[in-house]
Amino acid sequence: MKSEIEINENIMSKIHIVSNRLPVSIEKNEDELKLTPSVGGLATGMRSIYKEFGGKWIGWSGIESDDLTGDDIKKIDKKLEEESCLAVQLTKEEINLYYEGFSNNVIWPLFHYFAQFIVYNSDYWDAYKEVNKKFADKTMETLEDGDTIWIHDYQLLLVPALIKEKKPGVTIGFFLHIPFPSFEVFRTLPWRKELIQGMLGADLIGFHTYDYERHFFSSVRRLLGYEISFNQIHLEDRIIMADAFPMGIDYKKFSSKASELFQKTHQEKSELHRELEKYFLVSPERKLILSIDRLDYSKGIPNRLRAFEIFLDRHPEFRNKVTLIMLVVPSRGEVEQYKLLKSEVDGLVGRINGKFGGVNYTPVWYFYRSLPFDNLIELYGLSDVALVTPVRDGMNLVAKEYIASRVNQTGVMIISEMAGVSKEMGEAILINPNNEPEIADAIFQALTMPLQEQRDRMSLLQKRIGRYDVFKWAGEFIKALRKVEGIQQKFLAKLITPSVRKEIVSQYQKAKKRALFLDYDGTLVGFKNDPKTANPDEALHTLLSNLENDKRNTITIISGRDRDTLENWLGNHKVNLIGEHGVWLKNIGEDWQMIDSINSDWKPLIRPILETYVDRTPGSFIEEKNYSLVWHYRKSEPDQGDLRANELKDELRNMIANHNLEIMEGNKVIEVKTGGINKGIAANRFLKDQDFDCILAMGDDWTDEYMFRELPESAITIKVGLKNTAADYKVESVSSVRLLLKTLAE
Ligand code: GDG
Repeated sequence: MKSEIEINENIMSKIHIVSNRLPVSIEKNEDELKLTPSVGGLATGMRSIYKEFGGKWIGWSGIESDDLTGDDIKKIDKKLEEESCLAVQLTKEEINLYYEGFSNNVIWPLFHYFAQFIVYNSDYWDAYKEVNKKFADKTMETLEDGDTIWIHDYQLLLVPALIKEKKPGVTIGFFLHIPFPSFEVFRTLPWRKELIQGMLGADLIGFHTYDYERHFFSSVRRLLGYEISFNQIHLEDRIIMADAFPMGIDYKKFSSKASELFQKTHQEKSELHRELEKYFLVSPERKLILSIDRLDYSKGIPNRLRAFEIFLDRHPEFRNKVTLIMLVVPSRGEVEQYKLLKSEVDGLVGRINGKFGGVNYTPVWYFYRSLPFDNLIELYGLSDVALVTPVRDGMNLVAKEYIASRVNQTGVMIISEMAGVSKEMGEAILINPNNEPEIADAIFQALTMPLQEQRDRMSLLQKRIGRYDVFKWAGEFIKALRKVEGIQQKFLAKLITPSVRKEIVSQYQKAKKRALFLDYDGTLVGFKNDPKTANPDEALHTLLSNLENDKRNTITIISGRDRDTLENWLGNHKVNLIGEHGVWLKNIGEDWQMIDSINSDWKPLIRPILETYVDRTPGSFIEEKNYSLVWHYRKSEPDQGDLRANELKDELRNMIANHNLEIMEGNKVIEVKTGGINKGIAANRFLKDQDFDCILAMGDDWTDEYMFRELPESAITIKVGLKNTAADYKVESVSSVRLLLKTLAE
């Protein structure tokens, strides 16, 4: 249904889906294989995407491969072709370790803030890696360059990077359906870096809410140190994006089914429907409260029951009139935690029914099973209140389904603020699931809410949930993927391609007199936590020597470093040195000289300010150069460092107004220096009265932009890193700089 997806596609590139389970289940009856499509939200939303865009769905069929012969597998594969599905074969043991083990006993509890339930087992982790590789390999069997894939959920966190590494030409989207926890929780996992790195293989990472996104960013920044601006993450060689896309439901399916079921005659109605109607016949004051969830500790089922008990305790007038229908779908029954939860829930239901029940009244109707879709809609349609109380929930589609099924626009939604869906439900009654008296109050408020107020709230909810349905959600995600491709292309546009490289080499070779301006930190050597340890390595010495030995070359190292460091590290080379961003200059074989007469009288004024920032920002320190003061914060906690850097800039800006000073922002440094001096001015001074026929300049940070801007137009200027630049070209990293220089030297 492309019209519903609203994607403006010009080029028909294929879109494939990868998820733990395929959107169909297979039944093996004697010799017959039967495919039944899943009815879940994900299957519905994605089906409209992958089929429309000629792709495949890659996933596990639900049958363990130990039970299958080679012949069976062939037959299943053939049958699955009808639905454009590719099956990943998994053994019982793999399912046990990768799915039940790592996915459900490690990631699930951790990401839902139940760290105490985690089972640390390295066999789980090994299996998780192995099986993620199986998914990646299966996907790559069908992938072609230019294709798009959309990978789903916590079982497959490593798949994006596994595919990106082998197929960089493929666009990858990843969506996490469960919460992403705060860094303090996430960091406890032994395999935290590997998981994040796996996810970063994607070009776009989607979450249900902005909170999950922001937690993810914080882990990326703290664990891997990547810079993040707005919602873009700057990796070494790529820019990727993360964003919030709250998943929707197939709204029309629910609303039209509800209309259909409630128009049926008494005879046509299901048994459940008739039973429920009978319940209301006893008294017009009778009310139903509904909850539906899988049996899981994240769902807050005991809290809900205890709150209902408090409610009945506090409001005897509602006894005999209000029933809580609790549909609990069995799950993970063999796991100890779930067995305990089951007996806790059973006990609570028994207690409440014993305490308040009577011959004609059961306070809690407890169904421990799943029901057919039509019955589900009947429950939604007949319940006055939906009580959704998870202690953590990525989104919670049940809440949206209740809204969609309320065709007469009455009904009240009580929703936990810990469910992602609460962000879209300002008109619902929001509760903290751990505050049981508050839930009891919410139940009272819901049951006594005037009809007009119910309608006012419900109609707003319906408009919002109806508009952003699962098709819109899927379409928005794909649109955002296209947008990332655009951003990436823009950033890559200046990257040196093989033909540009050839052109540069040829210009270099033809030249008789060349000037090479090379920045040091971040260009010739990588960054170190302690800048004093970033001295040149053997390979760099050799590289410089090779370049120097060509008589046609004049090499100038143009750096922000102080004179002594430059002299100590590079004094033996036949290179000119420019220090402190252009304050000092040392021609080969000569002494240091100051380019302009400048003073440093301002230092006593600025130093105390920097010192207060050192005190307030652990890990930061001051470097003093002759004509500048530098505040370094690379070793500080990244968020705090960035925050303080902004504060400091602000404070300094006010201070320097009447002095000839400049604030320069480098890579994790803020430098205050005398104005009117920069790398551009310094480099141009060198060029004066000399006729170079090839000028090449390379640098990585903001201070090098002066050089890129002010050098003659004929100069070849190259930025290291992917940020916006005035340079002609970009290279990804220090190693690409060295490779290019090596090519030139040879
Ligand atoms: C993950 C995240 C996120 C339930 N009982 C019956 C039944 N259901 C259907 C409901 C609903 C679905 O199951 C449960 O909704 P969830 O939102 O909990 O979805 P999950 O896939 O379990 O969970 C969650 C979601 O992904 C989507 O991103 O919202 O936070 O944990 O659709 O209707 N359906 C039928 N009979 C039942 O008895 N037919």
